Amino acid sequence: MRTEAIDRVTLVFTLFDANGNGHLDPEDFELMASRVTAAAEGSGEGARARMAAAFQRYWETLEAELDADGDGRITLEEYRACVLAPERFAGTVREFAEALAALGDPDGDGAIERPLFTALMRAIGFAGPNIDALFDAFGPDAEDRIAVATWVAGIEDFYAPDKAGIPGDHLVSAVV
Ligand SMILES: [Ca+2]
Ligand SMILES: [Ca+2]
Repeated sequence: MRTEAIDRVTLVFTLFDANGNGHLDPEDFELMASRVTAAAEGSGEGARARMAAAFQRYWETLEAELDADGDGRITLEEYRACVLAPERFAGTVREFAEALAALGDPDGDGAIERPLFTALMRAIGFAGPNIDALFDAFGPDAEDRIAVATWVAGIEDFYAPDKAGIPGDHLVSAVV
């Protein structure tokens, strides 16, 4: 496995542990859903509900695939096994990525402006300088916007164990 992917897995675990109790549990995903939907300026109820459902599905997928000892929570050690079978998470990650990117494009023109991108990424727990570096790596246009499809692909790459040298590495580098 790529070192970059291990760093990402550890970072994602830390971010996902939204209540900071050291393991992943349903409350983490409820917390993140409420934070992200609260940051989703301009989005309608449907888009927010889709995001909340995507977080719920994310937890259910993790619990079904990774809770090796069946105690209803996931330790970092259990979570690391996600890299062994990435295809089991692809559908869940795809829906999560599309629901999140949709919140970044409330007017549906296919473009995401930096301020809303930053607000959503902060709500998930990423740090400001890393978010800016990521947005820049996505190659914003003259109006400082990126394409929805670019962000969807970037989120999917971020969770892929075999990727390196991707824009998402900017989320890891300054944090660890
Ligand atoms: Ca937790
Ligand atoms: Ca467990």
